[in-house]
Amino acid sequence: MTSHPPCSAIDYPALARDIRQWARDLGFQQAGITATELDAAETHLLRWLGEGRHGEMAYMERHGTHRSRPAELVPGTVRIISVRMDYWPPQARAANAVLQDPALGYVSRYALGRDYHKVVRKRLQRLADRITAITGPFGYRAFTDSAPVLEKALAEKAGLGWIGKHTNLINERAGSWFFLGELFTDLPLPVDTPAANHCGDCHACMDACPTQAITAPYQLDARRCISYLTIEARGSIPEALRPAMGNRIYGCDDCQLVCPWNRFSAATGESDFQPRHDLDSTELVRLFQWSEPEFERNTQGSAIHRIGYECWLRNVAVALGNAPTTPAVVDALEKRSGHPSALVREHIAWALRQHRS
Ligand code: B12
Ligand code: SF4
Ligand code: SF4
Repeated sequence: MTSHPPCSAIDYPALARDIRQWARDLGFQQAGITATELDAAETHLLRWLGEGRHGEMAYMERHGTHRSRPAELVPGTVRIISVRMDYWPPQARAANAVLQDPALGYVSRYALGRDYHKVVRKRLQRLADRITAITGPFGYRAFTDSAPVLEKALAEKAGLGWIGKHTNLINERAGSWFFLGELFTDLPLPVDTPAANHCGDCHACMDACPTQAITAPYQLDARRCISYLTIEARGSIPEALRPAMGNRIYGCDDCQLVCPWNRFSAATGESDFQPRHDLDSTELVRLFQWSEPEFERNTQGSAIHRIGYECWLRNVAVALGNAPTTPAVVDALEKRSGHPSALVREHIAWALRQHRS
């Protein structure tokens, strides 16, 4: 990390106040500051990995303790500035309406617009630039999602919200429809008070999960989570879980849709997070007919692009297997039953069996 002026030359409490305001000016809804200790979260992470609950997500175990010890990941780090940015797209067709129409494909709310990684990272860079204007060069690294960082645990400690029983971070005034990002820094800023947990006796998310992926409060078996099955898993989706996936073709929002704290959530004002290419209300049959160039075109700049065309067809095939039997559905599946990918063919064969049994 780069050096900065002697500590005594900087008014850190004033700088922390400015950082919170600059973050809001840059489109984040909130920023908080925390130190680097994550002892309890590290224990939970290691147990989760030990039980194999991360499934195929090898990147979750690749970096040893870097994930739970920020100063090992970025030497010199003493504070984390944690930020959150709302993503609920108000123009999108209502989530429950799409989930209840089995002819449509449900894409989780966070992925309807442009990929958030670039949006959040750019704003974090601008936040760092504003800090630099006051402190001179200082040590920092900006992260969102892609790096080995325990983002929710850091955000909880920084006062942005609490980790709910569904394992997402919830803010008392804003629900959970937001992304997280961080600036790791060597500035000894004053820290915020961690947020208190307000789940109480509620277990709505655990009851609502279609695949019982929340095996106990605050514990998620990713291998059962529809988000993992549709986004992270690259192979065959376990047959036992396919019927419960319904029409969810990319990610899943059910545990957040039922969370009472999302009554207080705010819609995003970011144009980048508004739905593109009618992804909020397209018929499954139509999505299954997309050619590979169409898939490339329609998912360019979107998080969906990362799963690739083969997994896209796999996911849509499962949803078509769960759709009501109509000539259009059966015809769409049959037309692709000779697809060159064995993975796609296997999911189509399963889907066709659902309509013939
Ligand atoms: C791996 C991952 C996934 C995996 C696993 C999810 C998970 N819960 O771990 C899968 C693919 C399933 C996934 C799904 C989703 N993800 Co995700 N994911 C991540 C990632 C990369 C790492 C999360 C992680 O560290 N997991 C490790 C395990 C151990 O953590 P954990 O389950 O949260 O457990 C914590 C607590 O519950 C607690 N704990 C664990 N066990 C126990 C036991 C007891 C007794 C107690 C008290 C506590 C406790 O300690 C743990 C550590 O803090 C982060 C980005 C990042 N770098 O942090 C995004 C991130 C968590 N994902 C995000 C999002 C948006 C989603 C989805 C909503 C997307 C979607 N709509 O499909 C879903 C939500 C599913 C869900 N219910 O969690 C956002 C969450 C924002 C928020 N408001 O919280 C993040 C932060 C990305 C970002 N930068 O915005 N994700
Ligand atoms: S995202 Fe869906 S499958 Fe995963 S825990 Fe939440 S409700 Fe269950
Ligand atoms: S649904 Fe209830 S238990 Fe689940 S995270 Fe929300 S408040 Fe907590």
